[in-house]
Amino acid sequence: MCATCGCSSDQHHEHDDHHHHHHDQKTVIDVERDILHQNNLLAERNRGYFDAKNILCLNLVSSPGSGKTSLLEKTLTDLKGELDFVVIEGDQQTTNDADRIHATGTKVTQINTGKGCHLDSHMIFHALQGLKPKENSILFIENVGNLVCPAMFDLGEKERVVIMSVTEGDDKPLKYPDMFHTSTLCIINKTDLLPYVPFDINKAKENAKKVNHKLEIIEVSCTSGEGLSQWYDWLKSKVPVPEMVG
Ligand SMILES: Nc1nc2c(ncn2[C@@H]2O[C@H](COP(=O)(O)OP(=O)(O)OP(=O)(O)O)[C@@H](O)[C@H]2O)c(=O)[nH]1
Ligand SMILES: [Mg+2]
Repeated sequence: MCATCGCSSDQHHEHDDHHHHHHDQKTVIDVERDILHQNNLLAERNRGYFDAKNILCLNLVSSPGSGKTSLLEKTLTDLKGELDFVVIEGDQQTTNDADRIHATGTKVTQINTGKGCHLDSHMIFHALQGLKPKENSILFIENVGNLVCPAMFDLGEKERVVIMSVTEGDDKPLKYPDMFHTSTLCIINKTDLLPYVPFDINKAKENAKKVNHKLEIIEVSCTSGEGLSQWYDWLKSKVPVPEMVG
């Protein structure tokens, strides 16, 4: 949990020894509850903002390198002109991913979390003030690559999309159940590499369904383009229809 390593706190902690905590158990639990409570309050405010502007907000989560930015690059390029997009990029350091998104011609803001291992609803709240997404647009939030902490932090998104790649092992849903439990769609990426890795795709799907039987699963390769049309269909089916007046 984040409060255990101190990454949710505004204060900077020394991380040199994770086995020595100067808090008793109760203090740690209280701090965690308080942080998550504050986060949830502002997440609801973000959600209200998205609802009012008819914005579809999707939170993309995965371990580092599964292909979140690659999927966005493809999507933003292939659906340009059809749908309106804005992107918030989350990473500990660098503007690498924001630069890649910017190159597709999409409006993007980078959030650097420093030592933090997840985005929180305050960061999104502030990023929105600069981004000012248009009504009826789609906002993608690319979370920090990490299958653990981002699961606990509601950002106000409509749905969470978890991306796993075939190089990570088919047991990931069982080892990191919270992330798969709180997501509605799982994208299995890098299927072009299936001939070269010992990844049992049926086992992976079975494991994902064990954790969350409602989870939808789409197999893609961002490199070959295989399966992307299914993801685009899913995306288009989620776009809210603007309410007609009169
Ligand atoms: N073979 C193959 N490689 C891919 C595919 N999708 C992405 N990659 C490669 O995987 C690497 C990581 O991709 P990214 O899109 O940067 O992954 P990410 O999830 O955004 O990474 P972080 O933001 O660091 O967590 C890059 O070298 C991509 O070119 C794919 O479908 N097949
Ligand atoms: Mg990325």
